[in-house]
Amino acid sequence: MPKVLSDVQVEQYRTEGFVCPIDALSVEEAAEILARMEDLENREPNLWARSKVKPHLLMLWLNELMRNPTILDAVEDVLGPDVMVWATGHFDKKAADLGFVSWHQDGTYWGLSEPSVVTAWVALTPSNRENGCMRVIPGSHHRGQLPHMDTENKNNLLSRGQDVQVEVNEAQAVDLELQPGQFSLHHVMLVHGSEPNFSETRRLGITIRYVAAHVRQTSGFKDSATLVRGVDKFHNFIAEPHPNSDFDPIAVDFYNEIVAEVRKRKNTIATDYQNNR
Ligand SMILES: O=C(O)CCC(=O)C(=O)O
Repeated sequence: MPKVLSDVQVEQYRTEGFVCPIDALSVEEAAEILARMEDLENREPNLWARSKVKPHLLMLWLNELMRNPTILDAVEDVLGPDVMVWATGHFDKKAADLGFVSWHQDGTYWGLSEPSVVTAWVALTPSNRENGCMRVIPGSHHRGQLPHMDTENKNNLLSRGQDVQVEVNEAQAVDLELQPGQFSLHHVMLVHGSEPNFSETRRLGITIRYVAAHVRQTSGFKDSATLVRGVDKFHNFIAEPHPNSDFDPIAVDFYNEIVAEVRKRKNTIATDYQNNR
Protein backbone atom coordinates (compact mmCIF):
# COMPACT_ATOMS: atom_id res chain seq x y z
CA MET A 1 0.00 0.00 0.00
CA PRO A 2 1.41 3.45 -0.93
CA LYS A 3 2.51 5.72 1.95
CA VAL A 4 1.38 9.14 0.77
CA LEU A 5 0.08 8.83 -2.77
CA SER A 6 -3.26 7.23 -3.48
CA ASP A 7 -3.41 4.13 -5.68
CA VAL A 8 -4.80 6.39 -8.40
CA GLN A 9 -1.78 8.72 -8.13
CA VAL A 10 0.68 5.82 -8.26
CA GLU A 11 -1.12 4.61 -11.39
CA GLN A 12 -1.08 8.14 -12.81
CA TYR A 13 2.69 8.31 -12.31
CA ARG A 14 3.04 5.02 -14.19
CA THR A 15 0.75 5.94 -17.08
CA GLU A 16 1.20 9.72 -17.35
CA GLY A 17 4.63 10.24 -15.76
CA PHE A 18 3.71 12.85 -13.16
CA VAL A 19 1.68 13.56 -10.03
CA CYS A 20 0.64 17.06 -8.93
CA PRO A 21 0.00 18.70 -6.50
CA ILE A 22 1.13 16.98 -3.31
CA ASP A 23 1.24 18.79 0.04
CA ALA A 24 4.56 18.68 1.89
CA LEU A 25 4.96 21.89 3.92
CA SER A 26 2.64 24.52 5.32
CA VAL A 27 2.75 27.95 3.67
CA GLU A 28 4.59 29.19 6.79
CA GLU A 29 7.21 26.43 6.57
CA ALA A 30 7.77 27.17 2.89
CA ALA A 31 8.16 30.88 3.71
CA GLU A 32 10.69 30.04 6.41
CA ILE A 33 12.77 27.98 3.97
CA LEU A 34 12.55 30.77 1.39
CA ALA A 35 13.74 33.25 4.02
CA ARG A 36 16.75 31.05 4.87
CA MET A 37 17.59 30.78 1.19
CA GLU A 38 17.21 34.52 0.60
CA ASP A 39 19.36 35.24 3.63
CA LEU A 40 22.15 33.15 2.09
CA GLU A 41 21.60 34.83 -1.29
CA ASN A 42 21.97 38.24 0.34
CA ARG A 43 25.16 37.24 2.12
CA GLU A 44 26.64 35.48 -0.92
CA PRO A 45 25.60 37.18 -4.17
CA ASN A 46 27.16 34.38 -6.28
CA LEU A 47 25.44 31.71 -4.22
CA TRP A 48 23.88 29.73 -7.05
CA ALA A 49 26.76 30.22 -9.47
CA ARG A 50 28.97 28.70 -6.75
CA SER A 51 26.56 25.85 -6.07
CA LYS A 52 25.60 24.55 -9.47
CA VAL A 53 26.04 20.82 -9.21
CA LYS A 54 24.87 19.57 -5.83
CA PRO A 55 23.83 22.56 -3.74
CA HIS A 56 22.44 20.25 -1.03
CA LEU A 57 26.05 19.72 0.04
CA LEU A 58 26.49 23.44 0.64
CA MET A 59 23.17 24.68 1.98
CA LEU A 60 21.70 23.17 5.10
CA TRP A 61 18.09 24.18 4.36
CA LEU A 62 18.25 22.21 1.11
CA ASN A 63 19.87 19.17 2.73
CA GLU A 64 17.00 19.24 5.24
CA LEU A 65 14.33 19.74 2.56
CA MET A 66 15.45 16.71 0.55
CA ARG A 67 14.86 14.59 3.70
CA ASN A 68 11.29 15.87 4.21
CA PRO A 69 9.35 12.74 5.26
CA THR A 70 6.29 13.45 3.11
CA ILE A 71 8.37 14.01 -0.01
CA LEU A 72 10.34 10.85 0.75
CA ASP A 73 7.15 8.83 1.32
CA ALA A 74 5.82 9.95 -2.07
CA VAL A 75 9.14 9.18 -3.76
CA GLU A 76 9.22 5.77 -2.10
CA ASP A 77 5.72 5.14 -3.48
CA VAL A 78 7.09 5.39 -7.01
CA LEU A 79 10.75 4.29 -6.67
CA GLY A 80 10.64 1.67 -3.93
CA PRO A 81 12.26 1.59 -0.49
CA ASP A 82 15.94 2.38 -1.17
CA VAL A 83 16.26 5.97 -2.29
CA MET A 84 19.20 8.31 -2.86
CA VAL A 85 19.40 11.99 -3.74
CA TRP A 86 21.63 12.34 -6.78
CA ALA A 87 21.29 16.06 -7.50
CA THR A 88 19.41 19.16 -6.48
CA GLY A 89 18.91 22.58 -7.97
CA HIS A 90 16.70 25.59 -8.28
CA PHE A 91 14.69 27.03 -11.14
CA ASP A 92 14.23 30.69 -10.49
CA LYS A 93 12.24 33.21 -12.49
CA LYS A 94 12.22 36.71 -11.15
CA ALA A 95 9.23 39.01 -11.71
CA ALA A 96 8.75 39.78 -15.43
CA ASP A 97 11.55 37.37 -16.34
CA LEU A 98 12.04 36.12 -19.89
CA GLY A 99 13.67 32.94 -18.59
CA PHE A 100 12.02 29.83 -20.00
CA VAL A 101 12.76 26.09 -20.20
CA SER A 102 12.69 24.39 -23.60
CA TRP A 103 10.83 21.08 -24.00
CA HIS A 104 13.18 18.33 -22.89
CA GLN A 105 13.57 14.99 -21.13
CA ASP A 106 15.74 15.23 -18.00
CA GLY A 107 17.57 11.97 -18.60
CA THR A 108 19.06 13.05 -21.92
CA TYR A 109 22.55 13.90 -20.66
CA TRP A 110 22.53 12.57 -17.13
CA GLY A 111 24.28 9.29 -17.92
CA LEU A 112 22.14 7.31 -15.46
CA SER A 113 21.72 3.61 -16.16
CA GLU A 114 17.93 3.46 -16.10
CA PRO A 115 14.83 5.49 -15.53
CA SER A 116 14.17 4.75 -11.84
CA VAL A 117 14.72 8.46 -11.33
CA VAL A 118 12.14 11.00 -10.24
CA THR A 119 12.22 14.74 -9.61
CA ALA A 120 10.36 16.38 -6.77
CA TRP A 121 9.76 20.00 -7.83
CA VAL A 122 9.04 21.86 -4.59
CA ALA A 123 7.37 25.26 -4.80
CA LEU A 124 8.67 27.96 -2.47
CA THR A 125 6.46 30.57 -4.18
CA PRO A 126 3.19 30.13 -6.05
CA SER A 127 3.83 28.56 -9.44
CA ASN A 128 1.09 29.01 -12.01
CA ARG A 129 0.39 29.60 -15.67
CA GLU A 130 0.97 33.35 -15.43
CA ASN A 131 4.38 33.10 -13.78
CA GLY A 132 5.65 30.21 -15.89
CA CYS A 133 4.89 27.00 -14.01
CA MET A 134 6.28 23.73 -15.29
CA ARG A 135 4.25 22.14 -18.12
CA VAL A 136 4.34 18.45 -19.00
CA ILE A 137 3.21 16.22 -21.86
CA PRO A 138 1.35 13.32 -20.19
CA GLY A 139 2.54 9.88 -21.21
CA SER A 140 5.60 11.17 -23.09
CA HIS A 141 7.90 9.20 -20.77
CA HIS A 142 6.78 6.07 -22.65
CA ARG A 143 8.35 7.32 -25.88
CA GLY A 144 11.90 6.33 -24.90
CA GLN A 145 14.88 8.62 -25.32
CA LEU A 146 13.98 11.26 -27.91
CA PRO A 147 16.63 13.17 -29.90
CA HIS A 148 17.67 16.53 -28.46
CA MET A 149 19.69 19.41 -29.80
CA ASP A 150 21.70 21.92 -27.79
CA THR A 151 20.44 25.42 -28.58
CA GLU A 152 21.75 28.84 -27.66
CA ASN A 153 19.35 31.26 -26.12
CA LYS A 154 20.44 33.30 -23.13
CA ASN A 155 16.94 33.11 -21.70
CA ASN A 156 16.84 29.33 -21.70
CA LEU A 157 17.37 28.23 -18.09
CA LEU A 158 18.85 24.88 -19.13
CA SER A 159 22.63 24.84 -19.22
CA ARG A 160 22.81 23.52 -22.78
CA GLY A 161 19.46 24.81 -23.98
CA GLN A 162 18.61 21.22 -24.76
CA ASP A 163 15.49 21.04 -26.88
CA VAL A 164 13.63 17.91 -27.92
CA GLN A 165 13.75 17.40 -31.67
CA VAL A 166 10.28 15.98 -32.22
CA GLU A 167 7.11 17.95 -32.53
CA VAL A 168 5.49 18.64 -29.17
CA ASN A 169 1.73 18.99 -29.28
CA GLU A 170 1.29 21.83 -26.81
CA ALA A 171 -2.48 21.31 -26.83
CA GLN A 172 -1.75 18.23 -24.72
CA ALA A 173 0.40 20.09 -22.15
CA VAL A 174 -0.71 20.07 -18.52
CA ASP A 175 0.22 22.98 -16.22
CA LEU A 176 1.68 21.81 -12.92
CA GLU A 177 0.32 24.62 -10.76
CA LEU A 178 1.50 24.63 -7.16
CA GLN A 179 1.12 26.66 -3.99
CA PRO A 180 4.13 27.27 -1.72
CA GLY A 181 4.89 24.07 0.18
CA GLN A 182 3.39 21.80 -2.48
CA PHE A 183 5.39 19.68 -4.89
CA SER A 184 5.01 17.68 -8.05
CA LEU A 185 6.76 14.48 -9.09
CA HIS A 186 7.90 13.92 -12.66
CA HIS A 187 9.52 10.95 -14.36
CA VAL A 188 13.04 11.37 -15.76
CA MET A 189 11.86 10.71 -19.33
CA LEU A 190 8.79 12.95 -19.27
CA VAL A 191 8.84 15.77 -21.83
CA HIS A 192 8.43 19.06 -19.96
CA GLY A 193 9.31 22.74 -20.10
CA SER A 194 8.05 26.13 -18.99
CA GLU A 195 7.34 29.62 -20.28
CA PRO A 196 8.55 33.04 -19.07
CA ASN A 197 7.26 34.72 -15.93
CA PHE A 198 4.78 37.38 -17.02
CA SER A 199 3.80 38.24 -13.45
CA GLU A 200 5.13 40.77 -10.97
CA THR A 201 6.40 38.20 -8.46
CA ARG A 202 9.18 35.64 -8.28
CA ARG A 203 8.53 31.99 -9.23
CA LEU A 204 10.91 29.67 -7.47
CA GLY A 205 11.06 25.89 -7.48
CA ILE A 206 13.58 23.58 -5.87
CA THR A 207 14.38 20.41 -7.78
CA ILE A 208 15.39 17.25 -5.95
CA ARG A 209 16.49 14.40 -8.21
CA TYR A 210 15.93 11.05 -6.47
CA VAL A 211 17.28 7.74 -7.79
CA ALA A 212 16.60 4.16 -6.71
CA ALA A 213 19.78 2.81 -5.10
CA HIS A 214 20.39 0.32 -7.92
CA VAL A 215 20.79 3.08 -10.53
CA ARG A 216 24.38 3.67 -11.76
CA GLN A 217 26.31 6.47 -13.37
CA THR A 218 27.38 5.12 -16.77
CA SER A 219 29.58 8.00 -17.88
CA GLY A 220 32.83 6.49 -16.68
CA PHE A 221 33.32 8.04 -13.29
CA LYS A 222 32.15 7.32 -9.77
CA ASP A 223 29.40 9.82 -9.12
CA SER A 224 28.10 10.63 -5.64
CA ALA A 225 24.70 10.56 -3.93
CA THR A 226 23.13 10.76 -0.48
CA LEU A 227 21.14 7.84 0.89
CA VAL A 228 17.90 9.25 2.31
CA ARG A 229 15.71 6.13 2.65
CA GLY A 230 16.35 2.43 3.15
CA VAL A 231 19.63 0.70 2.48
CA ASP A 232 22.34 1.11 -0.14
CA LYS A 233 23.23 -2.49 -1.05
CA PHE A 234 24.82 -1.48 -4.33
CA HIS A 235 27.40 1.23 -3.53
CA ASN A 236 27.15 2.54 -7.06
CA PHE A 237 27.64 6.08 -5.76
CA ILE A 238 30.21 7.56 -3.40
CA ALA A 239 28.39 8.36 -0.16
CA GLU A 240 28.13 12.11 0.31
CA PRO A 241 28.91 13.77 3.65
CA HIS A 242 26.07 15.16 5.74
CA PRO A 243 26.78 18.89 6.21
CA ASN A 244 26.34 20.32 9.71
CA SER A 245 26.21 23.95 8.61
CA ASP A 246 26.00 26.07 5.49
CA PHE A 247 29.28 25.69 3.63
CA ASP A 248 30.52 23.10 6.11
CA PRO A 249 34.25 22.75 5.16
CA ILE A 250 34.08 18.95 4.93
CA ALA A 251 31.15 19.11 2.52
CA VAL A 252 32.76 21.97 0.57
CA ASP A 253 35.92 19.91 -0.02
CA PHE A 254 33.83 16.97 -1.17
CA TYR A 255 31.74 19.24 -3.39
CA ASN A 256 34.83 20.72 -5.04
CA GLU A 257 36.16 17.26 -5.89
CA ILE A 258 32.85 16.21 -7.45
CA VAL A 259 32.57 19.45 -9.45
CA ALA A 260 36.10 18.86 -10.77
CA GLU A 261 35.06 15.36 -11.92
CA VAL A 262 31.92 16.68 -13.60
CA ARG A 263 33.85 19.47 -15.35
CA LYS A 264 36.47 17.01 -16.67
CA ARG A 265 33.67 15.15 -18.38
CA LYS A 266 31.93 18.24 -19.66
CA ASN A 267 31.31 16.90 -23.14
CA THR A 268 30.18 13.46 -22.18
CA ILE A 269 27.84 13.68 -19.22
CA ALA A 270 25.24 15.74 -17.58
CA THR A 271 26.57 19.19 -17.25
CA ASP A 272 22.93 20.15 -16.93
CA TYR A 273 22.49 18.95 -13.40
CA GLN A 274 21.53 22.49 -12.74
CA ASN A 275 20.06 25.37 -14.61
CA ASN A 276 21.87 28.16 -16.35
CA ARG A 277 22.12 30.93 -13.77
O1 LIG B 1 11.18 24.88 -13.32
C1 LIG B 1 11.03 24.79 -14.53
O2 LIG B 1 10.46 25.66 -15.16
C2 LIG B 1 11.54 23.59 -15.27
C3 LIG B 1 12.07 22.55 -14.36
C4 LIG B 1 12.75 21.43 -15.06
O3 LIG B 1 13.01 21.45 -16.23
C5 LIG B 1 13.10 20.25 -14.27
O4 LIG B 1 12.81 20.19 -13.08
O5 LIG B 1 13.69 19.33 -14.84
